[in-house]
Parts: sequence; C-alpha cells; structure tokens
Amino acid sequence: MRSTADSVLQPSDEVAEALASGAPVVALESTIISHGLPQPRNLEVARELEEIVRAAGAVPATIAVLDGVPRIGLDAAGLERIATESGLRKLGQRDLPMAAALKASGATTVSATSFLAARAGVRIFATGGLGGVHRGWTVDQDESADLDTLARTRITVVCAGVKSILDVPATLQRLETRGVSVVGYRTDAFPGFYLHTSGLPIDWRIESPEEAAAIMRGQDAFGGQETALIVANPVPVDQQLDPELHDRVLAEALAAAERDGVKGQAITPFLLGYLVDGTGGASLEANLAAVRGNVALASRIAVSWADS
Ligand code: PSU
Ligand code: MN
Repeated sequence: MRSTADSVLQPSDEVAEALASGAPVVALESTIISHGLPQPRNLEVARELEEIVRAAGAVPATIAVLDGVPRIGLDAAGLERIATESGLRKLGQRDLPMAAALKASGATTVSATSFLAARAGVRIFATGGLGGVHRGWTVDQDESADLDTLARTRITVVCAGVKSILDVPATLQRLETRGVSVVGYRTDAFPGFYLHTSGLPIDWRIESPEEAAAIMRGQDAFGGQETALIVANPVPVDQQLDPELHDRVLAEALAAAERDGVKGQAITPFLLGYLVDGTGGASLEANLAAVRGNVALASRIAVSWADS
C-alpha cells in the first residue's frame, strides 16, 4: 500500500495541537545535538534550546528519525536518545526513505530537517550555521545538500550564516544562483558563524521579526518556486570567537583533515570537533551563543508569523 507524507511523519501531540490551532512552532535540528556538539553538554543544550522557544511563547519541534519514524517534536526520552545513543546516523534528505524502510535512527541535518518541517507544516526553523560549498570544491565537488533543499523548500531558516569551515563566498554565490532569499538581521554583513562577520556584504537588511514575516507573506504571494528565506543573524561581537584564534586553528583543522583524508559526511563533524579542542572550548561557546540567538529570533518570527 502507498503511504503519504501525513502517514509517515509523526508529530508530537503538542506540535500537532499547535499546528492545528495555528499557534507558533519552531523546528530545531538534531544533527547539531548528535554530531555537532560534545557530550554531555549536548543534552543540556537540546533542553535549553527548547526552553528558549517556550519562553518566547512558541512550541519547539526538535526533528529526528527514531526507529524509522520521522518525529516532529521529541519528548524527554527522545531528546535523550539523540544526545546519547551511540551509532546514530547523520541523515540528509536523501537518506530519509532508507532510514524509514530499514527502521534506522538518526539525527537530521539542515536539509532533512527543513524537508520534514515543511511537510509537517512548520514554517520556521533555527540552527547554528548552514552547510555549503566546501573549500576544495574544484577537486571533490563537496557541496552540502542543505543548499539544494533550501532552493526548493518553503522554510525560513534563522542561522549565523554558513559554517566558517566552508568556502563562504562560493556558498553565497550558489545561494544567489539557486534563488534562495537572504537577509541580514540588523546587519549589512553576512555573519561568520563563530564570528560576528564573514567580511562579505548582504544585499538586504531587516530590523524586526515583523519584517521577516512580511517577506514570508511576499514569498507566498508571488507564488514562484518554493524557495527558502535565510535570516542571517550574527553572534554578538562580545560573544564571538577571537578572530585570530579562529583563523589559526581553522588552518590547522583543514590541514589535519587533508592529512587524514577526512571526506564526505565526516568532514563537518571532524572540523567542528577540531575547533572545539584547538580553541580550548572557546569555539563551542561561540557556537552556542550563535545558536541561542538564532532560536530566540526564530521564536519571535514564529510568533509574528502566527499573528499575521
Ligand atoms: N550548525 C551547527 N552545527 C552543526 C550543523 C549545523 O552549529 O553540526 C550541521 C547541520 O545539520 C548541517 C550539517 O546541515 O552540519 C552540514 O553537514 P554537511 O556539510 O555534511 O552537509
Ligand atoms: Mn557534506
């Protein structure tokens, strides 16, 4: 028998009720918890991010696949599983049918989370930094599936730009080519993930969550291709990683990845982990500051969107 998206996705009761009544919901991804942050801090962070959403008057929907079932909103036991279970896979959008058929469990990346959130009817999503074009693309063509999904998924992603381990100018170029709208939140510069700025300009700037909601209404009104809106929200200057330390340790991390032949799905967690160790944990604090700010802003956008 054929099944539809509705019968495959499993929203939590709380998320299902919120969606049915038009209350604000914010999607949160699980790869950052399972593969992007060290244990045991990751479980505290998973809980804290949900609290930030609730404090703003919205409902958190952390997304992951458990035993083959895409969950839209996790209970306490589910959160604990994604933070502590060994052998959890990292699932992009293309992995979802296999995970479902083979009853696998895994954390969802920006691509899988955006895809599932949009299908469940969740319009706003917060993460740390997007994936993008990797340095060395000319040799191995490693471009995160995040970009392709965002080029054909109607979702608003609040992020601190793209991860600084990437080729940031090439990633911005790809977003332009693929027609993904990008706005800076109270900034004219594209954020640099761990850093307040990447040094690259953005064409559009907004000052309020209401302006983000207005752009979203505009996307729907134009009715073109179902693209995403990226709201780029920089980590505050006083909470960023020291730029010199960042540049030095990142150069070491990239050299180590090259030397060890780290590629594909493993490269992003490898580089993020190297930065945490190499900066004595300072990159972790900057990453968390960025994510917290993004979750708070996404919640305000969700509230504004629900009111509009
Ligand atoms: N943001 C963070 N930490 C992370 C990620 C994002 O602060 O670990 C994850 C996201 O899930 C993103 C993924 O989709 O890294 C990108 O992986 P890849 O480059 O293999 O597509
Ligand atoms: Mn990749």
